Amino acid sequence: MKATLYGSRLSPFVEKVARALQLKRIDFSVVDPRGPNDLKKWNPTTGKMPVLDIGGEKPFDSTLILRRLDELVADPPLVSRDPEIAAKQHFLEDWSDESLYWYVMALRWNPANSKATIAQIAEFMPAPLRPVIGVVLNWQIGGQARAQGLARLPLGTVLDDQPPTRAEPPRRAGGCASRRSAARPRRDRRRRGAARAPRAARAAP
Ligand SMILES: N[C@@H](CCC(=O)N[C@@H](CS)C(=O)NCC(=O)O)C(=O)O
Repeated sequence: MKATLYGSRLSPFVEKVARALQLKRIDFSVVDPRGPNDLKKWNPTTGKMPVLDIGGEKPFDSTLILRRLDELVADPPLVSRDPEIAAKQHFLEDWSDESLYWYVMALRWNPANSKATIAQIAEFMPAPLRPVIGVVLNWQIGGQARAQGLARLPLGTVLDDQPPTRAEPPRRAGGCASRRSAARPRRDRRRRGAARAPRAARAAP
């Protein structure tokens, strides 16, 4: 079985599908968008990537694509065969899609990183579009990240809010602090003023 994945692997949703294909050992190639019209052309329903072309079908939306992949190629399964565990895994998937995505956006569209982000995206665009692409992307996509709220925080604050990695031993904050509170001080999330943007409001890798 061979598949074509439409979308840029800069998008976490496209990357999610790419990794599912790899896990299932399905051979695939990636077609990067060359301009904003490509998304509408590939996916007239939502105008978003990823879209997968597999066996003549063209499922879109990373979550729906993964469900379809599990039906088409059962082994290895992407979620447990135990429905109770699978339900929890679907919750986690949704949390990750809906919450972690905005951390990616906040890091990419922070003033410290936005130039590099624009350069990465512009690489796939035709040369005549490149001079304007930065302004448009920063306004349209960066604007969404700022509207969601996390991207309004100083970069250091966003980084400090990440869960600790394995390489970082949890910091001790006094004898009676729990492992979690020592490693990642709880923050009053309301202070961010970050209303969650609806799915439809997203525009970007
Ligand atoms: N729920 C969708 C989200 C897809 C999504 O938001 N894709 C973004 C890229 S990260 C996109 O295509 N944005 C372009 C647009 O909205 O015009 C999924 O899981 O596939």
